[in-house]
Amino acid sequence: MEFHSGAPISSRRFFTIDSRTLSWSRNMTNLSSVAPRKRLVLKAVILAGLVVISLSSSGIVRQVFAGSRTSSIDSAITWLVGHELSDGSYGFYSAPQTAPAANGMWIRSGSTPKVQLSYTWLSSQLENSSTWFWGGSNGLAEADVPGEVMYSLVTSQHLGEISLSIVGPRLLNLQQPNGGFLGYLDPKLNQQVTSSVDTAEALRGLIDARAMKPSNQQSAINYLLSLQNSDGSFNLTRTVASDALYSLGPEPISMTALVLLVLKDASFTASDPHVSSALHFLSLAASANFNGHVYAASLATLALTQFDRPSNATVAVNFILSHQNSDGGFRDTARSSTGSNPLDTGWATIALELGGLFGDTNLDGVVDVMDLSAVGASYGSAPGTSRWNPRSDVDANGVINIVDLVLVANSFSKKADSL
Ligand SMILES: [Ca+2]
Ligand SMILES: [Ca+2]
Repeated sequence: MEFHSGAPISSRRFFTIDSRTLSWSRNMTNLSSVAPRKRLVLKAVILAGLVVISLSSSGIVRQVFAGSRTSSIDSAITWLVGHELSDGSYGFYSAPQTAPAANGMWIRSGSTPKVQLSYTWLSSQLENSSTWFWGGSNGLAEADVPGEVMYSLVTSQHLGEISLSIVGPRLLNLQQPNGGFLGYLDPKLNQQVTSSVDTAEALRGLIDARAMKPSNQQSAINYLLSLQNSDGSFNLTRTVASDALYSLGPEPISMTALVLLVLKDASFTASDPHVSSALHFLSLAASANFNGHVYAASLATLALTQFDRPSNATVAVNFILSHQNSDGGFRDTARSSTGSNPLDTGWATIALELGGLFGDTNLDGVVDVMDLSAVGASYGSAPGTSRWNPRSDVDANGVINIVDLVLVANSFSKKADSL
């Protein structure tokens, strides 16, 4: 989405102007394929307790974060709650801002009335075919925003509030023959083209909603990979490296993190050359303080956690913490507006809630029996099979085994701010 095409004029001004070996009984290793669910969960819990005790006594429990993270999250949540409008939205250019804001609040407190209000509003925006991001009056549909909104609905367990059979195909309809999704309005070509940001955001929603055929997914992934540079970063389009006006990916770090998040959902491993190269780019970006970009640091935090890079994730989280405004909100230096805004505050809040929380397979901000159960249910499965869940592959090595269970146990009963 870019503000100079489909967004209301007032919202354009908002952003555009300034702009990753324990011994194990055979019964346990084979439990996932044959055991009833309750038995599985019980075994997983018992195992988790043993692993936690073992790791604690051996002194190898990760100590990832310390400090005032809880108060930082709380003040960010307070900002988000206080700025929600009566209809559940966040004002101009609202959908892409409301999606992370609602997710950030949901992770902390679940579906409170205010969170539900935002998701009801977001659902109505997706359902309405005349919403501006579907083309509205100018016919310029942009896949990044509905993709981001759909992802927020899926990850917060609100997907049931939309007619996926209608919205899914509507978003898929924006996929082009080259595999990419529309649409960035290329100022030189004066026409809409596919972009990494539109494609990555659409893929995040469609893959997690299981609303995309493997062939469509593969062509979109191939398109994304074609935009990777030798330094591991990703371009916006084939001819445009980046555009500060493109709010969901205004510079290379956030675009690279976005693509990495998609590649994890598409079951790429940390050792895949495309992934390792991109992770290296993010590592250098972390060393360079993300060029001052808190939105980029937020997405990078999530990507570094998904690919099990604890030390880099720590750097990213600390960067975010150091860039919180006195009112509790956040603002990336790429934005034209002064002061905190819901988009950057929403994504920074999500990053603070999930960053470094290895083993949180369902991204609800806590590692508990649900996550142990998820890893147990996928235990021993192979990528592409029905039991496979890329998020259960905590260390992103293409195998779901004891190591992944240990990582979950390592964080058991924790939230990111209690690490
Ligand atoms: Ca969880
Ligand atoms: Ca693994």
